[in-house]
Amino acid sequence: MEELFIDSELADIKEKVLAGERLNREDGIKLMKSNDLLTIGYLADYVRKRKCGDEVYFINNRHINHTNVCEVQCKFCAFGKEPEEEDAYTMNLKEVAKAIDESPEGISELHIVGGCHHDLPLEYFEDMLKLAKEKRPDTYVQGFTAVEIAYLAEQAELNVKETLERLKAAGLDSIPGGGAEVFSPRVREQVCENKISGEEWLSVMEQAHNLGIKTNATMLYGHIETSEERIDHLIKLRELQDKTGGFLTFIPLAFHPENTELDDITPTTGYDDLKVLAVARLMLDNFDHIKAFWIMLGTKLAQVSLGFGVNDLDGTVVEEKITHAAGAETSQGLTRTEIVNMIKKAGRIPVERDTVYNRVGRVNK
Ligand code: V47
Repeated sequence: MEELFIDSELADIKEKVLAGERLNREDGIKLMKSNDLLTIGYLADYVRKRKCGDEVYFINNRHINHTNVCEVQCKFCAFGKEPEEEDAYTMNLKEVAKAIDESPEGISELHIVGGCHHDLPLEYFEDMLKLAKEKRPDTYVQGFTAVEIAYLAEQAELNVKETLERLKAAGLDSIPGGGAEVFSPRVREQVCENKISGEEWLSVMEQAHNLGIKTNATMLYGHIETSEERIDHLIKLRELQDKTGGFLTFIPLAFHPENTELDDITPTTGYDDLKVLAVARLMLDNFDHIKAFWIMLGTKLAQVSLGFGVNDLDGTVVEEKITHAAGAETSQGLTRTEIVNMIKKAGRIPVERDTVYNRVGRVNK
């Protein structure tokens, strides 16, 4: 493989990757700053193949965003609204029930995320979970980011553990990876000063893992963060994963600037999108899955990312509001057939999964 290398700076890293050695902070920064995308991709693809083989997971899911009212008001977010804004909305439980009823048959996951809204008590979330389980007993609920959970705990005057226990008892199966953004205090101060700290986000996840609730992890990239801050973020996730093993998958989220307070920032490029996915595969040696969220990447780049360390594609989705509020031009959902086709045309094997990566079936045609 030596002759394939263009950037000799990456030669040491290649040796480590081939030997299955863990990469350190300096390695990560070097990769993140390198423009030798093909080498990085080649290494990530090598690791993906060694670890996951040629199967690519996808999920038949539906996203529901029950409210866009949010007190946190992050500068990068076009979705969150003040309660008095004209386009603010909050679904009552009847409306949530309707959205669940209208979800396609055969979905294995309801992915429920919303803003931090002071009028919604813990009981609203418990009732929503019970309703979801009543209507779709075979469907996993992956719901409420660590930020929402910390907020709910504060509102209910409970600690995070008690709040998680209540939600779990009502039917919460898993927690999505949102709200992580970039853990760096410098970044958070500038783009989401009202949000819980990175340490608090990690603590909610650790407590969830300790209760047997598996979670995802994300990183919002492409705004004001540096390469160093990206790598520090990944290393913090890796450290927690070493401790708990509770993370299912890592999903980098490409910043969309439209209608946000950061609209002077140019959108991420395909080059950066692929690099972040590939470097994540190389740094997160204890994560089984690296997921491409096609809603943010576009279907074509998401498909190409299957050659850059990715083994997981999200999902049928049905309706997405957070990225579309910020200018995403992708469609609202994909059919199962379209996802299967994307994977097969990349020469890989589609495997439908549920939230916790049980196989729903292997698609042969
Ligand atoms: O927490 C907000 C991000 C997240 C913007 O766990 C933005 O499987 C881009 O976390 N441009 C919510 N991103 C979505 C999320 C998610 C999505 C898909 C799968 C999973 C999973 C999780 O979206 C927020 C924030 O980090 N976000 N605004 C924006 N303008």
